[in-house]
Amino acid sequence: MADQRLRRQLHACLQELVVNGQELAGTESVLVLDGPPTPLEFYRLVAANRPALVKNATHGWPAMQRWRSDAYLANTLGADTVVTVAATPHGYADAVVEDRWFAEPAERPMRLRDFMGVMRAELVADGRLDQVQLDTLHRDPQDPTAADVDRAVEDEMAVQAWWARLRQQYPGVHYVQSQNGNLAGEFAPLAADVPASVDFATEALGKEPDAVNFWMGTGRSVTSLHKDPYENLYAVMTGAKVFTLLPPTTQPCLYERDYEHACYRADTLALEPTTPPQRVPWIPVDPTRPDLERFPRYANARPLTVRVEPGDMLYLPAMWFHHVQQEGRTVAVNWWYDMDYGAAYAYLMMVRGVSRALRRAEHESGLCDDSEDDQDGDGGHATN
Ligand SMILES: O=C(O)CCC(=O)C(=O)O
Repeated sequence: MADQRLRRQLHACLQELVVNGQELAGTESVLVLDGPPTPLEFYRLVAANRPALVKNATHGWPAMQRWRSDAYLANTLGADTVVTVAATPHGYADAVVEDRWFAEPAERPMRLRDFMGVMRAELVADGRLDQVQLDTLHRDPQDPTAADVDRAVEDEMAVQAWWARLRQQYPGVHYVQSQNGNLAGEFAPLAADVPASVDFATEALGKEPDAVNFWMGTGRSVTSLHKDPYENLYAVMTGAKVFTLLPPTTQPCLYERDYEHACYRADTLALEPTTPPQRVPWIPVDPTRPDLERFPRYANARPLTVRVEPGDMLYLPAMWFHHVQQEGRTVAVNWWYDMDYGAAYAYLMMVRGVSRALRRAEHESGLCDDSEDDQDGDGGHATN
C-alpha cells in the first residue's frame, strides 16, 4: 500500500516536471530566426536549452548548388569509390524491432554509382523523381550511372532492368548516415563545399565541432526517437527533414528500457543477435503514431515539429529527444559540438534513473503490461 502511494506520488512529481519542462521550452512552435544569430544570441539559446530554426543560414555555400547534382557528387568523390551505406529492410536504423531488439543497420560497402542508382529507383517508385528528370539524368555524359545503362537502347526499359538488378543485389532501404565525422573521412572531397565549422557556434562555445557528418538518403529512411550529448547544428541542402522534438524533461513519458542488441546482416538483411549478448537502452515510442494504450503517459508529451528545408539550419540543443523523417532526395550536413556536462546533465540522469526504476517496479508488481526484461537495470548509458 505504502509502496503504491509512493509510486503514485513519484509519478505525479515526474509528470509535473514534464508539464513544466514543456512550458519552459515553449509548447507552440520552434523559434524561427531570419538569419544566423550572433554568438551572444546563440549562447543564450544554448543556456536556455531552446531549439531554433535559422533561415537563410547557408548563403554562399557551394554545396547548395553543387550537391543537387548526383553527377557533381560522383565526379568529386569518384563514381566507383566505395562508401559505407546503412541498409535496413524497412528504413528504420537504430530502432526497436519486434518489441525485443535494438536493431542496428547493416553497413554495406557500395560503389557510389550503385548507391545513387538504388536511391533513384526508390525516388521513382515513391513518385519523387519524374521521367523528365530521369531522361535528363541519363542523357548527361557526366551522369554517374550512364555507363551502367545500355546506351544503344537508351529507353525506360533499360533503366528499369538495371534498377531491378540493383534492387536484387542490394535489397532494403539505404541511407548514408555514419555519425563518425564522415565529412572528414569517406566524403572528405566534399568538405570544401561547406564551412568546416559554424562560426557563431564555435565562437559562442569556445570550441571546434567534435564531428561533422554528411547524410544522404530518401524519404524511406526514418531516424527513431533518441537524444545525443551534443549541441547539434543541422543544415539541409536538398530535400527536407521533419524533426519531431521533445525537451529532455519528457523522459518520464518515453518508456525507455533495455533491449537486446542485434544487427542486420549485410547480405540478406536478416536480423542477428550480437555475440556476446549486449543490451542497449532505447525508446519504444514512435511520436508520429504513438500507441497510447501501451504508453499512456506519452499522452502528456507535447512534441514540437519543425521542417528543415534547403538553406535552413536547425539548432537542436543537447539532450533533446528527436525523431527525424525526410522527403525526397535529401542531402544534409550536421556539426556536433560536445555539450557541457554541468548540473543540468546530472539532474536529467537522475530523472532518467527514477523513471526507469518506477517502470521496473511496476513491471515487477504486474502493473505495467508493456513487456519488460530489464536485467542490468541501471540505465547507465549517456545516450540512446
Ligand atoms: O538526419 C537524421 O536522420 C538523424 C539526425 C540525428 O539524429 C542527429 O543529427 O543527431
